[in-house]
Amino acid sequence: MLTRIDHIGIACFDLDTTVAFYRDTYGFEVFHTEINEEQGVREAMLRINGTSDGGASWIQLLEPVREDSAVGKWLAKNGEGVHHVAFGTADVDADSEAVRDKGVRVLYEEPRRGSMGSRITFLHPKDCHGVLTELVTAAPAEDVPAAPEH
Ligand code: MC0
Repeated sequence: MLTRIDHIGIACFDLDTTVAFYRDTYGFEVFHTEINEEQGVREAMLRINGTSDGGASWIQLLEPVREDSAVGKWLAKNGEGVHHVAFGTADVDADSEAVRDKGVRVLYEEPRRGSMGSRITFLHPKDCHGVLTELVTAAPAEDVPAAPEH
């Protein structure tokens, strides 16, 4: 069952400049950064609410590390903006299958690795009224890095 917004993925040309905007304008701090080579992104996770129990909501800022990555192609075509919406679930395997059974294209046969050790899959935007949609099962709380001091 999809129970929450896990994150909003926002594509940007320059991660550091965009992180500074979110910090200076709204006071959101970076909780975690990583490079996901498979997805071709450098990313920053800004925690919006929740505790570090794996069930929080985030803004995910995404800078492409390759022009031919999904985010690189999308930025070249559309410029900066909302790239995808991610729904949280306790069981991404079961929910992917349930959605697939309804005729929506699930892009991965098996969920792959996402931010902070999560397991993720994507649904084709053309089957979701133009929204690239991600399903996420967060890593268990003990696998989530502690929040930075601030
Ligand atoms: C493409 N399209 C989108 C879109 N990306 N529509 C809405 N939102 C998006 N983000 C549309 C295009 O405008 C085009 O429509 C059609 O889909 C085909 O796009 P394309 O440019 O020809 O590109 P494809 O077909 O090669 O790839 C699109 C596809 C791909 C969605 C299959 O981007 C993909 O596999 N995405 C999933 C992986 C991903 O996005 N990774 C980055 C985030 P028209 O009408 O012009 O034909 S990684 C992430 O988020 C991880 C780290 C995490 O959360 O933990």
